[in-house]
This record gives sequence, C-alpha cells and structure tokens, in this order.
Amino acid sequence: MGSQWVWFPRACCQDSKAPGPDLEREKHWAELFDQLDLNKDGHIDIAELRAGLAGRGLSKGSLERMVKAGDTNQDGVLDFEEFTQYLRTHEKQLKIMFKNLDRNNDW
Ligand SMILES: [Ca+2]
Ligand SMILES: [Ca+2]
Repeated sequence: MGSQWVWFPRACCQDSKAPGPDLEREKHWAELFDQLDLNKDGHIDIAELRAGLAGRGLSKGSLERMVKAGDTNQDGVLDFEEFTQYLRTHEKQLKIMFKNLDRNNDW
C-alpha cells in the first residue's frame, strides 16, 4: 500500500471549496435547521429561533437581527437556503454559539 498514492483531481482538494468538509458542514447545518424548525414547516421563524436558542444570552433584538440579516426574500422567516447562507457568512461568530449548544444540549 505504502507507495501507492492516490492522486485526487486538483479541483477536489486544492480548491478552497473542497466538497468533503463542505458536505459535512451542510449536513451539520441541516441537522441544526431540523432542530430549530420545531413545527417542521421548512422555515425557521423568530419564535422557533428563540425557543431553540433560549438561555443562550441572546436578546429578542439580536434574534430579530439574525432573521432579518438572513431573510433575503423578506418573508419574515428563514428557509433552509437562507439559513445556510446566513451560517456561511456568519460562521465565525456562530461557531462559538453552536459550540455552546453542542456542549450544553448534546446537539
Ligand atoms: Ca417552522
Ligand atoms: Ca425568507
């Protein structure tokens, strides 16, 4: 085995958007979305966000800002597209938050 290298296509691994980790991440996001979408209608509204993130020290105002920032089609709720888009752009600050969620709630 040792000397047998597998050469991945350049697009796979050199790209900043390697499919592997990205898929992993999206899977994780899908789980998060599912957890937050309490009534399973495919959208996350402020009430669900508040329920899901209750006790995380987030004010109603900051949740509203979160939804507003992510709600690109302005229908007042986040669909999965908007949710992942929001996570993508705010990943760094959200990572801390979701890390806490993981630890405390076994997400
Ligand atoms: Ca919902
Ligand atoms: Ca929306």
